[in-house]
Amino acid sequence: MSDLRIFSYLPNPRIWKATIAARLCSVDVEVRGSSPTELASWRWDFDARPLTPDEHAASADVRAGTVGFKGSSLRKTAAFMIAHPFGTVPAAFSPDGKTGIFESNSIMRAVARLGERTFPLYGRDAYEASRIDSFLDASLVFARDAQIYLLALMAGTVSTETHARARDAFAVYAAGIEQALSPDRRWLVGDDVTLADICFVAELCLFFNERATVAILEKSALPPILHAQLGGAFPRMMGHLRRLRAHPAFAPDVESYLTKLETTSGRD
Ligand SMILES: N[C@@H](CCC(=O)N[C@@H](CS)C(=O)NCC(=O)O)C(=O)O
Repeated sequence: MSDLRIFSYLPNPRIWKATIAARLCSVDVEVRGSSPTELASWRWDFDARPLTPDEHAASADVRAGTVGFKGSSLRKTAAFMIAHPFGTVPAAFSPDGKTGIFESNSIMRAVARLGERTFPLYGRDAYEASRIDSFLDASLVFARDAQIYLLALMAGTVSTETHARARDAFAVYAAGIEQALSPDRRWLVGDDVTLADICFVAELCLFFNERATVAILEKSALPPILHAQLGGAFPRMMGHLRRLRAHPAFAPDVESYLTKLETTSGRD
């Protein structure tokens, strides 16, 4: 039996927060899921799995998707909704299925707590842990505007206002990360990798999906937020991403995902 089970659409950079942390502190995480399209024919539950044809035909537990699944009829069980009151994925569960943990940052914290004796990913004392929380909170503020923007792009249309909010959110987040790594810090908090670095990589990689939607931006006459001069504007932040994507705990999730997006856009 694993230490933590996570159900999600795949691939999803938000679950990397947990899988990268798990590699670093030797926690056994089980991931269940499938492509976003296929998840509409899955049973959303601790025992998540593809629905049988009979279950699919039955109408119990049908709920309309709201974020990222708009227009889909999802099969979230009553038990799933008790464990996950916001009804979102990634959705983590304790091994007995009784405790639901939602929000990818909190799922990552669960892994760090489970593995704290192996590696102090959540800081070495109350001050470091709280500074890590500061980065996770700042990341979530950025992630909110980023999510609205990316979902709009994937739906094929983005307003000037949504683009402007994401551009400003990115600028604030990137400036903070750049400052935190100045003048030549290797990690965001303390002297080693922490949840702050993991969360940073996952959220930035998620934002790289903008590169797969260049045609939609062009159609909307809007410039990409991840512009070609990013390395010049935020050298420490981009250097941090470059180093971490090659790190043995990060590379299995990050490397091929980013390479694919970079190839799609035809630039790096
Ligand atoms: N901030 C959350 C975001 C989770 C989220 O918004 N998930 C969406 C998919 S992108 C979802 O599960 N939607 C379910 C629905 O539409 O019913 C996290 O980091 O875990």
